[in-house]
Amino acid sequence: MIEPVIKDLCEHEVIDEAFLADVVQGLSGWPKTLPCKYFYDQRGSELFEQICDVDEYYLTRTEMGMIDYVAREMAQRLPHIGQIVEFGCGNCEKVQRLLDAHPQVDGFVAIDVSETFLLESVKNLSQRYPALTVTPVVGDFMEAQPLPDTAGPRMGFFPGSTIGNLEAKDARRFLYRVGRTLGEGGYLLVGVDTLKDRRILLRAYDDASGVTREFNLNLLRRMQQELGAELTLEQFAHEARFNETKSRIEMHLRSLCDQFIAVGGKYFHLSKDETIHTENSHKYTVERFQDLAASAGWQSRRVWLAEDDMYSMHLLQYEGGVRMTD
Ligand code: AVJ
Repeated sequence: MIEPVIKDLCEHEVIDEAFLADVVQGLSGWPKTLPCKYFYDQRGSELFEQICDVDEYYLTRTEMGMIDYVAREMAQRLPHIGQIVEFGCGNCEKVQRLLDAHPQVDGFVAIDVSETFLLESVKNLSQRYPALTVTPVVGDFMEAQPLPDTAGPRMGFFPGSTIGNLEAKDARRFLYRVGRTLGEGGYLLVGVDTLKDRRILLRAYDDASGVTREFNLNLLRRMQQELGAELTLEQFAHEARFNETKSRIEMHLRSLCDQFIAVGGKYFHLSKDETIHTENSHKYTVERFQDLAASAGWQSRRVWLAEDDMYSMHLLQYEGGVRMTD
């Protein structure tokens, strides 16, 4: 007989119902999954910043190394951009490079799920650019957001290869919605990690110092702290895999024994070595990404590649002409 769990949640009287519902849904399916957006509470956002500094994680470093060049070239070609909209802006460090190269920009809209992190970043940014109208939007960047008015065309900014988190059909839907949000003629600058030697990819998601492991396990810690989940962190291992057919790195939490997770009044069984799939990071060749963008109504205007094709940045323009149901 399994007793139902009644846990005292005095520290967190208000449960994030959406989080709980997503966890219950993810653990009820097979294979088990958890949405990667829940990595990013305060601690998770800090851990991600640490990941960006580890040797093996080349993505952020490589993008940072090319962004000034990209920003300057864009300023020459598109001197009239009125507003920049960033999807999932984290610490807003990258957009500063764009803002420095585009002094005519009158507004910056920052969308992020981590409220405290976002508000802190936005505060710093407003101090640095006093003439800029900065609008923070706490929310999921997959949802359509109304935008303030602006003088020139809008430019979306989606750095860090975050688009890699999305399955092809969701990435296509996201691009389509961004197009609808920014309007016809709007631009999008997007950072996309490239397909490369799988050993380099695997190392980037399983670093020797174990920061990525902590980041992955932080999801379980959040479930304990915020949802009163009963589980033992030590009974899970971090695992990075390369999925050849889907051209992506997958992160999993592997159960080290036969066990149950109790959450939301339910028990979820995990056999030894069963995994919870927590994240996808799709890797694209230039052509594959351009095809995906085109299928959502976006034309490729320019592509920049880092040394050894380690990373790509695509400038797209929304032409529309594609119909999708919202
Ligand atoms: C922020 C989604 C781009 O997929 O590379 C880093 C997140 N996960 N290490 C990525 C991540 C594990 C990262 N993105």
